[in-house]
Amino acid sequence: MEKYNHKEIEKKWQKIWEDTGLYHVQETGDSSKKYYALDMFPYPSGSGLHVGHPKGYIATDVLARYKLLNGFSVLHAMGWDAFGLPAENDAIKKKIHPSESTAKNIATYKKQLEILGLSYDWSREINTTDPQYYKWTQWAFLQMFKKGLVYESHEPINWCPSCKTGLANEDLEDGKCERCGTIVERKPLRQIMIRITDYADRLLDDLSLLPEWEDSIKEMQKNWIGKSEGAEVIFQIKSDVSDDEQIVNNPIDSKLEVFTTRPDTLYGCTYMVICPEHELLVELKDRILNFAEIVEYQENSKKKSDLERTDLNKDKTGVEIKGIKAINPINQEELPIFVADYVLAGYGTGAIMAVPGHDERDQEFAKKYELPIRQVVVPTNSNQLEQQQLSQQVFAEYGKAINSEMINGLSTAEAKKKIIVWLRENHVGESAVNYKLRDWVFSRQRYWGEPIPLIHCEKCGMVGVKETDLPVKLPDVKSYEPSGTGESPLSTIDDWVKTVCPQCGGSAKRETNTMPQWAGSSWYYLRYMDPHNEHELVSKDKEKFWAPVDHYVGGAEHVTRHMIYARFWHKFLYDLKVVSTKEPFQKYSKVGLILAEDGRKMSKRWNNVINPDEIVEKYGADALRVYEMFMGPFDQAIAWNTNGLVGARKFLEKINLLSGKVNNGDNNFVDQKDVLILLHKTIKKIGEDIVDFKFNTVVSSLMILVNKLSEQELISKKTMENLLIIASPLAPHLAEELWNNLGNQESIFKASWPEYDAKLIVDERIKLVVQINGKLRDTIEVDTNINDADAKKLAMESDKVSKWLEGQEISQAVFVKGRLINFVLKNK
Ligand code: ANZ
Ligand code: ZN
Repeated sequence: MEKYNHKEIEKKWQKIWEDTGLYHVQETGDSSKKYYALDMFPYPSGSGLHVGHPKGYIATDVLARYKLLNGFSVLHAMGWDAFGLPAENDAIKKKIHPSESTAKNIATYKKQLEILGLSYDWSREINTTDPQYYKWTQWAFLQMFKKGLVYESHEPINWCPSCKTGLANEDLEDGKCERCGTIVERKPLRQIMIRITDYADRLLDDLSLLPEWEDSIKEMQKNWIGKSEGAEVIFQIKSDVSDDEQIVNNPIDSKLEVFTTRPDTLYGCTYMVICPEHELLVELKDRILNFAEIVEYQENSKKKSDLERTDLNKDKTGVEIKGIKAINPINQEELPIFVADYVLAGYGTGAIMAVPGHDERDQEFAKKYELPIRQVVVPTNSNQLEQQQLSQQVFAEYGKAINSEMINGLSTAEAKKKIIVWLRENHVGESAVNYKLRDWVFSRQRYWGEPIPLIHCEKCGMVGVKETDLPVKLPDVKSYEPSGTGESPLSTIDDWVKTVCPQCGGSAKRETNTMPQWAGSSWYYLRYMDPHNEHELVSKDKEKFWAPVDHYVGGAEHVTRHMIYARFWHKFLYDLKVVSTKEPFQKYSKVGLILAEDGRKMSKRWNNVINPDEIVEKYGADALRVYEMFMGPFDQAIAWNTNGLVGARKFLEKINLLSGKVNNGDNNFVDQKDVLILLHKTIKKIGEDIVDFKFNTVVSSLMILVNKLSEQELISKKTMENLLIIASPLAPHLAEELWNNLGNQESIFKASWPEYDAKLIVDERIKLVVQINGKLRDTIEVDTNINDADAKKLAMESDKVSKWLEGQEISQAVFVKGRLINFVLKNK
């Protein structure tokens, strides 16, 4: 029996697997026996992988290998999300072309992944910066353009002053640029937008097609889309200038439109608020008596992010607009109008009807500025009413209307309906729906991204590039420096910018902005299905065979970014009949972080990064794999611990030693019954736990089995083989080596997952008698092998037993394995 030499074994099998094309998969056979396991593909940064990155990759690899052993055609591939800022910043700093640094980083990543023994079909490798790939990113965009989903806008958007580019809401984290942490500004900028909001309802409704997604993840998507139903109400503006003022009091025909989720509280509106950016301020500039004061307020709030503006803990500020008033359409009441930045420009109409009786923010503001507060809704049931009066909290829930002439006594739901009908009939409002989701700001004023395939022609306007002219290749530039003015570096390349209008043949200019990094990652999982297709994004046959992704694994931070975009892009392709499923990802699991040994995030900054290459060199890839799966529940953040890694290594050494116990000579040798029972239980449990992503219990069950086998003098070859097969997804190299040593010619991954013998694992529950002071009080059903502590705990949980134990002290608990437990009580 040989010493466990991981270096030799791992290198050897990785080469054989690659040479024999073990993981190359074809779209042949029964498509009901296909499995598509997908990792979120990485952005290959200059610093390479740390041990946290492969956790998800190892998990999908265990799953992929398990499915392979169960006779599935498994699609498991890897690629590179390689456009993006860091490569471009390198180019600026070190004068290295982004394509060069990207290629170098990819090579490093690939090597780092290869030594982990991941079962990728590398013939399907993709790279978002490859023109043969981004041709199809551009193609899909062009189809969106043709369908009217693309438009140009000059609205203010998020602008990162440090990255010098416009950003979508999805690029922000707490109001800061997700890339560099700078607080974003609002800046009016010409930009290309995609009408993702046209798909908002489907993105929401189709979550119901995803029973295998965790509820919490679906909830996050729901909140991000943020659908609110209510009404738009139109308030007439009137001049409010007394006669002695020098201004002519001619009538104003301006209107103020608000969005409210509670039209039933219209009678409770005591003032109005508009956001500092509201156009009414421009429109009525000459009517406003304190315009200078308002300009000053505008300047101050410009410096605040949306987050600061809406922070509930911060004091609300505002300025009353002098010289105009609003008229409540329902009762003609004249209301003061404030400019206040707790009302946001980017939501609804940027204006509200304030109802301080029932909205907390409004109440806080009303108290500060001594505005009337009027209660127009009360709780329906008297209990709730009492409680509410006691707590003195703002009643923001549904109840019934009071102090509201037209709707008094009606429930909130009925009152809403009635008010909306009234608004409609009187042409002062209409039911309305709002989403938090905004249209997708799709242009970046940067170099290293896909060129947007649009052409601007003075005569024809914005025109799509001809499909036959795709890909529009990214040209070389001399300077990558973003201008900062909102023009991309591409705009300096005259002979690239100048082109011919595909429509009229006249001279025209190319769009010089590039796509966001999210573009290429929105559909890459489709390209793995058919990576070399020159004629289609993906062929219908191949898509039919592989779709959908059966299990997608990746970081939780992408749930409201990449996963929103990818679902949108997919639905668009579904409408084009390019894909056959409504949803791309059947199941999704989030990976918990691996923290550094000091409990912090691994980061160069804190010098606490652990490099997987060194771990693999010293302990082996199999040990790293086993350890990362054993650390704890898959979706939780857990700190790295080298002792744990040593434990994983020792466990593998034990398996290696077991091969010395295999009885080869005597074919009549049979394992003891308890060994077989444990083996079959473990086969069953591991199969179930892998699919459920309970990898820590996969490892612990294997450990129990290996300990049991180590106690035996001899074990049968069959049992050893079964052990190796069920351990092979976790420790593929060692399993393959020992399998081969047993005389098997073919790879272990061509073997079949063993079927457990159901007969062997029944009857493992027994009845346990529970006594108190020797008297029978209950019998409970437990596992045959239950231990002392568990038996005691279960017995005490029984109702029949616990009532006897109440108020008593147990002096002793006697446990007779397989038969009874007796609690002896202290005499009182
Ligand atoms: C009157 C009212 C009465 C409101 C009441 C609420 C409760 P969601 O659910 O997030 O859609 N609102 C509308 N536009 C806003 C903006 N641009 N900035 C800040 N707040 C805005 O919230 C919709 C509610 O938030 C709207 O309904 C409006 O206040 C406020 F008892 O109108 B409500
Ligand atoms: Zn930035």
